[in-house]
Amino acid sequence: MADITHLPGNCLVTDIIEVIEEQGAAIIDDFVSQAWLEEFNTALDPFIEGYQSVDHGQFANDFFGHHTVRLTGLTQKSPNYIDLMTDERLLGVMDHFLGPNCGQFQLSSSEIIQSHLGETAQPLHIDDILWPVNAWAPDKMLQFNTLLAATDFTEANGATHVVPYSHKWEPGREAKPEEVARATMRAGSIVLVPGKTLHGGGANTDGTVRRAVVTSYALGWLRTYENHYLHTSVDEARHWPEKARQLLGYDLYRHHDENVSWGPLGLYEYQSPKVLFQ
Ligand SMILES: O=C(O)CCC(=O)C(=O)O
Ligand SMILES: [Fe+2]
Repeated sequence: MADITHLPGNCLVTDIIEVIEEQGAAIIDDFVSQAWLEEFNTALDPFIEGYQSVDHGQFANDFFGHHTVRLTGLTQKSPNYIDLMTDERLLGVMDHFLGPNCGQFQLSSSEIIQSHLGETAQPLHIDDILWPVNAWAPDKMLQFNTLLAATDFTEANGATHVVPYSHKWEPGREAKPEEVARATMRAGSIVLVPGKTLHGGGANTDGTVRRAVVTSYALGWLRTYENHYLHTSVDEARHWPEKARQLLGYDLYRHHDENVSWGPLGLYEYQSPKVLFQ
């Protein structure tokens, strides 16, 4: 079976970038403190308890799961989530991988994917297939996913399947079983999965709850996976750090290369949304 490289929590951003450039994935052990995680989980628990299962339609049900709780809008559910989405190590990694293809990257989604007994494995996929531009420019990274283990990730409870090195494969190449690794890790650790790396949720066969906190980032000129504006309000955004507001779309998007400039996108009354916070 293939392996994913584990880095220590105090590793440098340059170490993370080096491993992901080469292998297409990395795990950072003990990425958040146990105190942070406990606060996060405690705030989130009532939303899990109140979860009503949703019929996503056949295709989506098979992909989203039949024994999985899926939630979005984490800034509204666990206040300390803002620390995770603005974590300097993650932002440094995104600067490197998404920065070359956009003026500013943004938060694409903030999700809980909590699997329970009986959940089956997802098909292996890349997340960049969300956008048609993936077919037009298959070599350009569009999105970057991170999955924080909010409970231990084990082979039996559905640790994500990840295919190291697949980020450089021809589109459509299928993974052999021995090429697939499992993102087994302690609660508090995180697996980083860029947009072209094959991966998929694992089967939950032992009934231990597997809670993933997904934070994905995308190029600033793409439509985001989750509609942040329906979860947040300008009044709430006022209390957030400026970086969080920018990541959630309360900012103007501009893009300058040496010879060309694109945008602006995301206007508010022909101005930057920043005027709302002055
Ligand atoms: O739950 C997981 O481990 C992975 C989920 C995933 O890849 C997805 O929903 O796109
Ligand atoms: Fe995925």
